[in-house]
Amino acid sequence: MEQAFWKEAVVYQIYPRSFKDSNGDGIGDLQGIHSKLDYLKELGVDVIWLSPVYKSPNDDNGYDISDYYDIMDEFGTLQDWEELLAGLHNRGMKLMMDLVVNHSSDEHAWFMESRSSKDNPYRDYYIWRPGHEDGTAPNNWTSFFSGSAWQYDDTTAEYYLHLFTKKQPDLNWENPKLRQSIYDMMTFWLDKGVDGFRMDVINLISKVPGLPDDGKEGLSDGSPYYMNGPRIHEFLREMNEQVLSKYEVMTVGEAPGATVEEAIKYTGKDRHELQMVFQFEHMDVDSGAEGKWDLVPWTLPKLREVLHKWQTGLAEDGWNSLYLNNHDQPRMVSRFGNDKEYRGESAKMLATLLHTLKGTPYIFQGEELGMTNVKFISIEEYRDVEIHNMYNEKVVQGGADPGTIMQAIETKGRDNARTPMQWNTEANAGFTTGTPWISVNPNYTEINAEAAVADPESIFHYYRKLIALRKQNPVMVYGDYELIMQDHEQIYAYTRTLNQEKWLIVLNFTGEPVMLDLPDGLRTEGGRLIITNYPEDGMNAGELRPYEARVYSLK
Ligand code: ISL
Ligand code: CA
Repeated sequence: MEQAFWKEAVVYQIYPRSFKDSNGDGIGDLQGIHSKLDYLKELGVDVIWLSPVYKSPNDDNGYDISDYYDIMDEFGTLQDWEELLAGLHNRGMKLMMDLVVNHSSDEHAWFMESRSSKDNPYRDYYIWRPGHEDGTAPNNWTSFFSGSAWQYDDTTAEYYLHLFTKKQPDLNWENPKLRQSIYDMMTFWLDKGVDGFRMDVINLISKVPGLPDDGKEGLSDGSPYYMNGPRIHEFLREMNEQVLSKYEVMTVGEAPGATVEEAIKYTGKDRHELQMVFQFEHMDVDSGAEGKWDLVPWTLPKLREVLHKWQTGLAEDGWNSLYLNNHDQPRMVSRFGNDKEYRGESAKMLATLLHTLKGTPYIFQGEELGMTNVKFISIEEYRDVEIHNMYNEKVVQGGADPGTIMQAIETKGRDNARTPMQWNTEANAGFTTGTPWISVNPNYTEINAEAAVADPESIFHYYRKLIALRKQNPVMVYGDYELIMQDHEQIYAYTRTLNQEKWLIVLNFTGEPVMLDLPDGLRTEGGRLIITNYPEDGMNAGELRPYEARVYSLK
């Protein structure tokens, strides 16, 4: 297996709006991030991925960009950004920028030109179509954020496509001029010294020509016509050839709906596309047929089946990214662990999984503190456009039971991840001296960075140890993964092997003690315990305590 920095790295995602406010306006900003670089250095992460900081009217918190060459006013200036980059580089860390090029903001100059007339030179930077004669939209595709993916525009009496909100018109990648504009913009940032890109919904940029739909009456899922579309690999290779190949960069493509087969094409070593993708299959284990808001319980066998499929699927070629939460997902300890009596144990157990599977681990801000989901009492307290559009569609228009929908939001809503980072026990968790743009989770008095850093047994220090172990043990990065105890209902167990080194990882995914019956040929006796989330005394070789995690180096 070829060695590479990006395989050995641990990435930390910052959602700037919620990380640290430096000027009391209630919104996190670049100077705020800068003031916390030593904290990140202490944790030991190698790369920071910044969610978008470009100019934006913030319909979707920066994922709607109105100027790709400048910084959002609320976050600071280009100078602040340069200083942040230097601060990271001085500490030996790298910076990965978010690249949002499936769509822009409707307030981007390109779109304002594009909508102004049918013969404007920028018209074809976006996807315009006339409606049907009966006045309906060009096709029946739904937007990810409720309703139709088409918006009628009076000026030219045509519709434009928006897979996300109507303030996020899709860019037209069929147009070579648009592609060149994107490559120029990427080059601008790379020349400034950025170390890589996380590419937002990059596998949606190629749509099937003619924009067909499934022919059903009413709105319907159009994803078969734009997920991993016909020209996606061609576009990525072109981007690689024209831009990425000229720099030493790290790349990860967000790829909802990517299968293992597709992921090998995106990340295979001779493909010259991307280094890794964020796949979503394991994020669907608690969704029913109606999608993410249709809550069903997840089970360990289901979660393991997906993770195992990706581990083995990319074993020979391609590379996994490892994550259990990000700014779009609920908090992992609330979702896959226990955020009450076993918060510490289960957060550490899940961390053990993320850092001992094969792939590059991604930590989302606050995960290292075991931050939890939030429960807001009223819909007004939520800020996310996805939540509000859905609530409006289902409750206000559709008459659904508000209690049921509020429960779905508490469980799956994106704002769970977006409450302010909990720094200390001061007002607003030390995030801001003003009024935060979204309320702080009241549990900050207990869960906060200051307390975690001071406590050697904290989740924070467990992450620090895992990250440090990765630097010393190539087996964690390059070792082959092999599943054991395939059908166990409570325990996820596997080995990692590199040359003479063999590690055994055993993880109890439940709040109950469970017998540990290792298969023949695997013995922990004589081995070395590398890390565990419980004090070592009281450890029983034949039993795992609730959420117990152990990593052994076997003899
Ligand atoms: O969040 C999701 C599920 O609720 C996903 O469907 C999400 O919209 C999808 O993964 C794309 O996410 C990315 O692009 C969106 C943006 O809102 C997300 O924050 C971003 O991560 C549009 O840019
Ligand atoms: Ca601020």
